[in-house]
Amino acid sequence: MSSPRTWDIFCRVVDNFGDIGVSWRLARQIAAEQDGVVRLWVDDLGRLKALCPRVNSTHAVQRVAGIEVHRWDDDLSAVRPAQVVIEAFGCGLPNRYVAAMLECGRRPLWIVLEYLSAESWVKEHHGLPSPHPQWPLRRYFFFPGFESGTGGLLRETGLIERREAFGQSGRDRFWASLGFQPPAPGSTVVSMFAYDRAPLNGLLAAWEQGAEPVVLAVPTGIMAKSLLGYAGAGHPGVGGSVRRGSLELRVLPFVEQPRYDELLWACDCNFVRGEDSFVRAQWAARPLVWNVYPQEESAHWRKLDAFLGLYCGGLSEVAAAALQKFWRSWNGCADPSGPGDAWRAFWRHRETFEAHARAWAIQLANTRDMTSRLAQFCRDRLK
Ligand code: TRH
Repeated sequence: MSSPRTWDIFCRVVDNFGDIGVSWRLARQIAAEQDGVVRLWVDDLGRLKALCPRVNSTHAVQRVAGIEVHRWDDDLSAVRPAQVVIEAFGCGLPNRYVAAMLECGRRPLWIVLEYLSAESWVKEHHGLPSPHPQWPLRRYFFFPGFESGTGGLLRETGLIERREAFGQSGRDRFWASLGFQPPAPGSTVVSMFAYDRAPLNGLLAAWEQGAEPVVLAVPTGIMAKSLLGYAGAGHPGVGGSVRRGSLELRVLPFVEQPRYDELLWACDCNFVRGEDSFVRAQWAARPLVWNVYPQEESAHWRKLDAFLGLYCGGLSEVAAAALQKFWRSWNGCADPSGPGDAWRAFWRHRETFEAHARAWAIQLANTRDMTSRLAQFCRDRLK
């Protein structure tokens, strides 16, 4: 059987940008690469608009980038369900929609798309049926992941080639397009996307007092409190910058999703968070620092450690220890030496981490991407 033709993706924005970030990326890839007819149902169009400014947040239905985007209202009118229905991150499906699924001659396939984790149990749970307690509907768990036996990672066709073609001229164009000079040769260029509680102040002080020039690029609104505390009245607006000691702080606009990759490619080290930016930083093949999404019962520590366990394989003991120490301190693990010292110890291994990030990205890219694994998974079950 060929790939399913019609797909519905349901997404509720819990907070931030990750739920819609993944759903939007997946929707575009299914449409572009699986020849799918995709409807995306999302409860917060404003959040999608941040990732894709062409979205009109007042339109209940609109076509953008080949996707039929629907505002997901509670009074969702009866629709004919698609062949595959994706429930992103346990957001649930509307009752009326489930009722319509039951009425279909050929029942749609219901996929519960889960969060990304490197934990070993993911392999055991990926693809398992998740029988509906009430209705005879075929429902399955789909877990993204880093290893074979999982659902893989989102990676659109041509991504690696576009990254490789970007080069120095791409970097220069990127900065110019945002109204900035290219960073001076020899400076370390860092992008910053993390949660408010990450210990940014200690790092800012270390960069300011350091011997090497650092250009720090922060999208507007990100860690705003810390940055305001740091720059005070001199806090720059979007497109502005402030210099203190060795540190130049640049405030960028929140760029649309495809341009976020360019920001990652234009930097030497990327601080990322959540799920989607974390994956994109791995495809950027540059040293990265992950701020894991805080969860109840410290589940995020297990996620962090599981990823560190995979990622640090192949690094020398001393480089792995420096990376783990800095990532843990960035995630709030008590570190008496503070994030400044941990950063210096981390960045001492810069060249090692650069080579490692490239090798890691190559290793990941040698496996099938998530969208084609998902399409195959659905084909097999719709036969
Ligand atoms: O925003 P996030 O922290 O999102 C989430 C959610 O909080 C979610 O509830 C949680 O469960 C999940 O993390 C783990 O981080 P994430 O996942 O990296 O999503 C950010 C998206 O925003 C990603 O698609 C990249 C995009 N982005 C841009 O498009 N432009 C930008 O300028 C920036 C900074 C990000």
